[in-house]
Amino acid sequence: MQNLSPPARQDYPPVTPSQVDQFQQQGYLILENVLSAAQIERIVGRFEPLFDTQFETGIYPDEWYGRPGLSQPNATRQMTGLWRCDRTLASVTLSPAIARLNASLMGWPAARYGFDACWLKPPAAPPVSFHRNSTYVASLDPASVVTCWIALSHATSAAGTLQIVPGSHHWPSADRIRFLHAPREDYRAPLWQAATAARVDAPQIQSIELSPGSAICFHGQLWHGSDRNQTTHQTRRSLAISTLHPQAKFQPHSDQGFIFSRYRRLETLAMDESYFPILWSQDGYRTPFLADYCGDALVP
Ligand SMILES: O=C(O)CCC(=O)C(=O)O
Repeated sequence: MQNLSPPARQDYPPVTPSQVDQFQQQGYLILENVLSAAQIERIVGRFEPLFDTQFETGIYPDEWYGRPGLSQPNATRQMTGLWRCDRTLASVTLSPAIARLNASLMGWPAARYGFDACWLKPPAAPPVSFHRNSTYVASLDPASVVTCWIALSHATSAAGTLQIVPGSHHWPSADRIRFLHAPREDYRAPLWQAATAARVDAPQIQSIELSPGSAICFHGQLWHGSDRNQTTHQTRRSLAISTLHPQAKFQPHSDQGFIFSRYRRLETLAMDESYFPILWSQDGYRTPFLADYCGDALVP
């Protein structure tokens, strides 16, 4: 792979109060050079085996769309639950640096793993419907999540980069989990409905153009989606790492379980650290088994 981006910052300074303010007000924050070209190359090299059903740990992912030979060639490939399938990917998606970044923006003292996913949009890949990630954690209490979405290729408007509506995390929330891939209707239709309900006349969609290795962290209530990849030769790739409040537990009754309900124990509402480990804490705690499971790719 060519040298796609400058070397990543390896010191990962804490976020500043003004970055936290911008995140709280606008619902997102952009950070340059979170991953280096070498780190991106290692990550991207793991995708082909995964989508070819070769899981390094032998464990299948939680969610999987786009199968070579079965799906449309232009289908978006998305896989969720990467860390349990592949320890190279785990060394990035469980990294304390990303967890600290996500938690600090939310004002949390620690960070629990929520979900991790890759999104690979080949040329002509269809749009991804507008949605809020908080709907995916509706069975949890608190139902709060924050996502660090890292570009692994040039994330341009033409290639169908992430689109957001700044400030939309303040809108009232009544939406539910929806299927996101290749919608038949306008992929922005859920956004228009939410804007009407929030009495917002003309929501401003912003395309987030990022160089490889740069990232956007966004609030779980922020409306986002992505348009068709209009290029003929560029696959748009990204890695999305979503973090929960450290005290998150299951709600006693919820029909919004999605991935989470399969990991719910019957005798307790607590989230099991085997599946939802604590990745970073101000007091230094990190779920102990992670030390043997994978390294930390973001430590030089
Ligand atoms: O990468 C995309 O196109 C969509 C990503 C997304 O919806 C997410 O990470 O929550």
